[in-house]
Amino acid sequence: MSKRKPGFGKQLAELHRWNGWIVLILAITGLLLSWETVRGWLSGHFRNPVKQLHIILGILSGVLIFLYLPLMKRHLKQIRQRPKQKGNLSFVMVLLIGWLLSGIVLWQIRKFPPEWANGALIVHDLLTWAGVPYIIYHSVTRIKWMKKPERRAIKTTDAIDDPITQAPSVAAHTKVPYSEPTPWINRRQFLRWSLGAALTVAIAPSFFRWLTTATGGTISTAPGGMKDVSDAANGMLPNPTPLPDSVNVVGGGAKGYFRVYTVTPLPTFDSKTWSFTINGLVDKPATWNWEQFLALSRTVQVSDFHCVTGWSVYKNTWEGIPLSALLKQAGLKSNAKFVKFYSGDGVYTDTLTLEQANMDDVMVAVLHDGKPIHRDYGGPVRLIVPKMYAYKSVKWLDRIELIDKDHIGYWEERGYDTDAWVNT
Ligand SMILES: Nc1nc2c(c(=O)[nH]1)N[C@H]1C(S)=C(S)[C@@H](COP(=O)(O)O)O[C@H]1N2
Ligand SMILES: [Mo]
Repeated sequence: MSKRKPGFGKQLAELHRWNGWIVLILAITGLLLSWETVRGWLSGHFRNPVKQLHIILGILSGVLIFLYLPLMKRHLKQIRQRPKQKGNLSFVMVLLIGWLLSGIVLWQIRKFPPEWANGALIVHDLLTWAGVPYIIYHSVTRIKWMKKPERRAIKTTDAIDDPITQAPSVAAHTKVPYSEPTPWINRRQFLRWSLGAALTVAIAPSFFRWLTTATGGTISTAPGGMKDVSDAANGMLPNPTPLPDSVNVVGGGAKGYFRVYTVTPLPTFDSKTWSFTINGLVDKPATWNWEQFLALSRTVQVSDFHCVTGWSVYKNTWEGIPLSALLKQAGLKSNAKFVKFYSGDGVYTDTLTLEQANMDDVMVAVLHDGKPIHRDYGGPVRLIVPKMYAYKSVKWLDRIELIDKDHIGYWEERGYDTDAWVNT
């Protein structure tokens, strides 16, 4: 203690305080971005600012780690006889550094292959599942009335050995004569245990659901694809008859799970009123009803699906109409330069250049792994652009328009890159 430079304890305490606030806001913004039920409340205009804030705070948290590293050796020496604090410190460091590294991959997602992003997202999520409850526990149990009475009693900084936890030094401890009344121990321990149990009970079910879905692509090899496609898939009748290639799904079906994204309440469709239109700068504009649409000839492809937020679904067997065939059938006017896609949700749109639209794996899809596409995942008809991030893959597609000037899509308008190519 005598060797301590003045200010060391204060420095640590300051770092701890800043770190606490930054991690708190990171947790809140992170949950806003990823939690399905909450994500819906964030309208499109908020998503990107929240994401930017999350990224900036993540970088700041990296700076704090950087500032802490030179102090770490001395801090470790100080707490060498406090296994609980050492445990806490190592766990928090694993959390922070893990979040930081996986966060960098997710932030710079386009610089990495999609497998990296998928791994980084799983790490980021897993650390959140473990870290957020731990941090809640850690924060609450350090509120004064949850501490041992003799720790609460220490006021003078001289007697404090660890400036972060305010724990007294061993020497100081022995100087404070205190006999703890037994009932209080029980009560304090009871509170801690209840808190721990409550957190576990609150989180376990969602955690296990996450384990079986989000990690479906890598940890488990079970076919995943879409949850529950068997029920009333999308309200359309008759069901499309799948081609043989589509039924014999390659490799046993998709690997990984789709997260359901929508920027509106889920739209509902009915085969009696649904229609699909191609118009704009074409020679033969057309509108099909469901039965007519099902009569268009389809092909089958197997492709990967990558969301720009990190998750992927591999080996999807899609059956549908190649976009190039639809364009050819419509006959393009010479001034047609871009293809604009409209979602039946009335809000979401996106565009491709003619050249992109004519890539042979761009598909107006009707079946996934041999089954009708569930409405949650864009059924009855969705666009698939495997070589680009999935914000190009417009769900509930019901209109294609040929235009002469570029159109900025829904997410591109809100900060996503207009260059959506996946770096494979
Ligand atoms: N109409 C519509 N299409 C959409 C979206 C959307 O919110 N609305 N989200 C896009 C994004 S960002 C992704 S990753 C995929 C998600 O598809 P899924 O919800 O079937 O998993 O759909 C894309 N197409
Ligand atoms: Mo996405």
